[in-house]
Amino acid sequence: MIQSSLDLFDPHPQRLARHTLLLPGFALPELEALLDALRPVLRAAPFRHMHTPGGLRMAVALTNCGALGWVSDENGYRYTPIDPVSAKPWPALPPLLVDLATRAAAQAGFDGFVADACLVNHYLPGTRLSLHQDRDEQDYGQPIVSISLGLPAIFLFGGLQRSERPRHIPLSHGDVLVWGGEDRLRFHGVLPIKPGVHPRMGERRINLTLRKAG
Ligand code: MD3
Ligand code: FE
Repeated sequence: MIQSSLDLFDPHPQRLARHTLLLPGFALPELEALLDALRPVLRAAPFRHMHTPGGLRMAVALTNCGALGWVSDENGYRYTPIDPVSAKPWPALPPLLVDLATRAAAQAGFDGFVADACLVNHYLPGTRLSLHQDRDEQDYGQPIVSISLGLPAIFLFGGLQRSERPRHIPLSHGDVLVWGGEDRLRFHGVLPIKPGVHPRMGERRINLTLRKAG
């Protein structure tokens, strides 16, 4: 019947693990407003390639908005209130993003999540993000909300030990992922982005992660 085929376009949330929820297409209704909010952020704080403490140039280009921004250099990984490139505070976190993250987190059972930092990652075809944990935030009790835009990606969803073989999770334009609780410190990464052109976003993938860093 017609109703059931229409349901294919309104996919259900998928629980990937006990405290990890994939919300397919959750950002799509607000996509243009989200891009409008992102434009001045990227103008004030353009994407840049940071270096690992070991001196390696990261394949992913990144920037931040919010009270705190994640940086990596020869001195290590940390959150800072000042953008080292502009020597000014990071651009403000657009309220639309904070609100979207609060609503997504609530769907996953994390009530009252208020992000103070948004790390924005930029991937070209071929760019990958190797397996890592996010451990630079103050309170691991706070969830992280991720918004995927543009070219699709295969997300690597690992375990609490690096040695655990990660699951491969496809992420599409507009998908939102929430993880917290016992899943907060899982190893994760992104396989090399396949060549392609996204009709709205062009030849790139952008991922926003909303965090309570401080
Ligand atoms: C599930 N970003 O910025 S976001 C990062 O797509 C980062 O750019 C990736 O890892 C990206 O630190 C992945 C989705 C994600 C991130 C971490 C997780 C999902 C997660 C940790 C545990 C479980
Ligand atoms: Fe991460």
